Amino acid sequence: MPEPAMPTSEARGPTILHVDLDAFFAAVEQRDRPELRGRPVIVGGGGPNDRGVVSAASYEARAFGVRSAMPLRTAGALCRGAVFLPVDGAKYGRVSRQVMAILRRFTPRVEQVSIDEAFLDVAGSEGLFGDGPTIAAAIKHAIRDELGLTASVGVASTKLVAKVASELRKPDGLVVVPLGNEAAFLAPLPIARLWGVGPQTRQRLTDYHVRTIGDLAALAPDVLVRRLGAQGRELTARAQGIDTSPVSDGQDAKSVSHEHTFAVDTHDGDEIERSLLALSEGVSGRLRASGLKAATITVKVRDAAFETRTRQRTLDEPTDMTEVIWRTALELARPQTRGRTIRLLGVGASNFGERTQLGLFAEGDDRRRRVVEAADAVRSRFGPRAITRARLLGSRVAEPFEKDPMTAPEARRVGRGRRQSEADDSP
Ligand code: DCP
Ligand code: MG
Repeated sequence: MPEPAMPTSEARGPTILHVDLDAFFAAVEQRDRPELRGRPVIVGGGGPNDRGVVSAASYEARAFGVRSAMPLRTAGALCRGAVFLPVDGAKYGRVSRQVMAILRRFTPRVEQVSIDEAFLDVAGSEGLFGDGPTIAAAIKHAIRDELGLTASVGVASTKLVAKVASELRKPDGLVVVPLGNEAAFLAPLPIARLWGVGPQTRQRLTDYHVRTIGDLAALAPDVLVRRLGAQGRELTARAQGIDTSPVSDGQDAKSVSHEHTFAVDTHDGDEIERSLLALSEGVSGRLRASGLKAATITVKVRDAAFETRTRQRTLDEPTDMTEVIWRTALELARPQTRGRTIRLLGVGASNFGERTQLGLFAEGDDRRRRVVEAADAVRSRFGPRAITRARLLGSRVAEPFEKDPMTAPEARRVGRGRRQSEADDSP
């Protein structure tokens, strides 16, 4: 007699979670200074007369139209009562590690994609912790209880849809897209919500009156291919919520890289150095978080004319240290940036060497202690404000942390985040 059919894994609910903290830098400051709760708080640089940009705005400040990457002066004009605070990168890094540690309690399959954002695949954790939506609620609860912060979570069958879902009801959102409902869920949303749809793509589609993701999904695929080339085919799939990229826990990544597109093209040497530092900090942080050291450092420089050059160097010894990566990146970038107006910078690390021990013991190891000691030494010499590394450069403006672009192999499989739409957009 035939066995009764077992339910296939497809028959279960969605298992991919996208977790993103709400107004991360600003929320950490409001948590630590209760007098700021309920008030508009803007994190970034030295105040409303500074020439830097907004890193994070509390939801109270967003009500006035203040957004990330907006010049601080514009933010100051929009929201006169706002409290301006400098970027305390060391503190946000610490809180970020605490968040990621909470996520790893639910599954080892955690792919951190920026300082406050990660994908999880909880297939396999359901027996222990419940289904995807239950785990999402437990994660929100733990982050609120233990860290005093709120996160928004999207639960879906693909990374693409989970990310769109987490953004939909911010702050403190929880949006679940049941299996099979991906295309219907995306259909009414504006196309800007979809990865890889930037201003240029929108421009090319204006003739077709494409406003929503559903409009895009309904276009004949050959129309999209004609207008957008190979990207058109991928876009049709994405508009239907199709995305086969797995959650990568970094174990099989071949490189880690971060990029930044300047809000305004720049030839300011200081700004270029600071950006390379922020990018190196992001890359080294991800190496350390994955217990990896890299021997090859790459920089990517795109100028105002969209000409892109990359240079790389292999070090004698693999490293995960910010200083080493930054100094190498500076030397590699210098000849490429001198006398040019720069649009985009990237720093990458590849050619992974030894894997350091991860887990409980990482807190106590030598390297970590040295880093903490070094930070303390800086603090005692230059004062508590010196803990953001950018200040070591003698700059008044601490360059904000960049929204981390995805690691190259991840990016190839996944498409790209909303702030990295440029590459998808370029011809
Ligand atoms: N960040 C930055 N510069 C940017 C974007 C972000 O320095 N251009 C920093 C500050 C943010 C953090 O990264 O707090 C996380 O970025 P998010 O895009 O997730 O933005 P928030 O967490 O601030 O807000 P949201 O509630 O929209 O997620
Ligand atoms: Mg966030």
